Amino acid sequence: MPDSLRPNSLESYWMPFTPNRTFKADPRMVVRAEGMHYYAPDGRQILDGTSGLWCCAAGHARPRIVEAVQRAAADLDYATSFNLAHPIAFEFANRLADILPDGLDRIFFTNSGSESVDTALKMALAYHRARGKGGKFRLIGRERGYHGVNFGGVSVGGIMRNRRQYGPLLPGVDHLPHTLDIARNAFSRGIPEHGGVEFADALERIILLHGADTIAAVIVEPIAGSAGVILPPKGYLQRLREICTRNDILLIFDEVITGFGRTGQAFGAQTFNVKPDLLTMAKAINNAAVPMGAVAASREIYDTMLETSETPIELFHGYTMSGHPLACAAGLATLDTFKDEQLFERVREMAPHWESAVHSLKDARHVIDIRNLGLIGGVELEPLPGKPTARALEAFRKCFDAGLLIRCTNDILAFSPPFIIEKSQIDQLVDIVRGVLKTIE
Ligand code: PXG
Repeated sequence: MPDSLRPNSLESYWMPFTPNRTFKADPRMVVRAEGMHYYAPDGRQILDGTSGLWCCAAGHARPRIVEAVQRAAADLDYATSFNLAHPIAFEFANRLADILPDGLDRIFFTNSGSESVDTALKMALAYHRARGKGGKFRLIGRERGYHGVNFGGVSVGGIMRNRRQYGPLLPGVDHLPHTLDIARNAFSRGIPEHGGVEFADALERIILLHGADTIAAVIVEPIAGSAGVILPPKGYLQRLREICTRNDILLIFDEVITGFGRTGQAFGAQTFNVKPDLLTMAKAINNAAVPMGAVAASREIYDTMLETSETPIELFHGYTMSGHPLACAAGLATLDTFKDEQLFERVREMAPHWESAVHSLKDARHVIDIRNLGLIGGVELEPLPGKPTARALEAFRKCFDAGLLIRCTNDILAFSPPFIIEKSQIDQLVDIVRGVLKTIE
């Protein structure tokens, strides 16, 4: 590594979601990114099979986005959004409203997916209270759900390791079963056939247990990403919607990874044709050029809050950086890029090639399931007996050494490349993974 790029010490930085000791003993670094690639300090090119982490959907360091951020920094570095405003935040909210499902178009800005989730949960509680239904306080998540790392999101989340260091978490939370059913649905192409209605009907049982008059909201990812690409079986999301509507329970879609074209439409809500009451976003909202998240609320929620408020401020919530001018500028340039380059259409065009390429790994060593939709792929490995996660972690490390960045979680390899990926690069990704799997015990 050239001295100019070498950190003087790795000690002070407490890295997130990383085994710090192991990493610092054998660090992996990147110093530059462009288009489909990262570059290591020695100049080595690494194909980005994860869009950063479901983030840089338009590819890296796109000049239009870079220039928009540079210009914004020079024009208006920062202004608060509390009782003051800047035009670009309104413009960006309007542009988001244009691509969101009809009527789901009141936009609250945050700085991350985690903040978006906690914002949406608080909105759900405040909305019911505003309608005189403050007894609806329960929040229902799902096993294996990932909704970020703040207290609300961890409470409704369903990943044990993310929860158990933190005590009792929020009270009044329950969880639906997850929808992964490898026994019946292994190697499904796209939406799995089996289990949709029965998995969703578990909500009826939760309602019978607690009473609908105590339940505020159900939150799910249309496709669970972090837990390893778990798709909604046929009819599942429709059924959840039906049960929620019938019981006056709000439905929240956490679209932090499914938002912005990943499934071939702007949002999973459109791909699956199910409209939630609240929808969370982050990551690709501005190609991750500047930290940002958002919540889209239905007009019904927004109007109710405004009409019934007993205080001048309707929602006592917000972040110092909500609607940051640089983040909004990056967002506008990102939406322009998606539109002008027809990148959501490109996801739909590439999806068949992607599907057959990813499913060609069916015969690779250790593979027990493959899941895909849009430009998302998940390959589940048989765990090494007594050492779960070891195989996927080894695959991740070996792929990186072979010039490919993927993501691993449990014993699942997850792929989510930028939408500008070429067919030859899809083939390269799959070839590297196949080669690496051959070398893993
Ligand atoms: N909701 C969902 C559905 C997410 O995927 C968050 C909330 C939290 O976003 P922030 O911006 O606060 O990190 C996420 C984050 C993975 C992986 O391996 C995915 C995420 C985070 C870490 C790993 O797929 N998504």
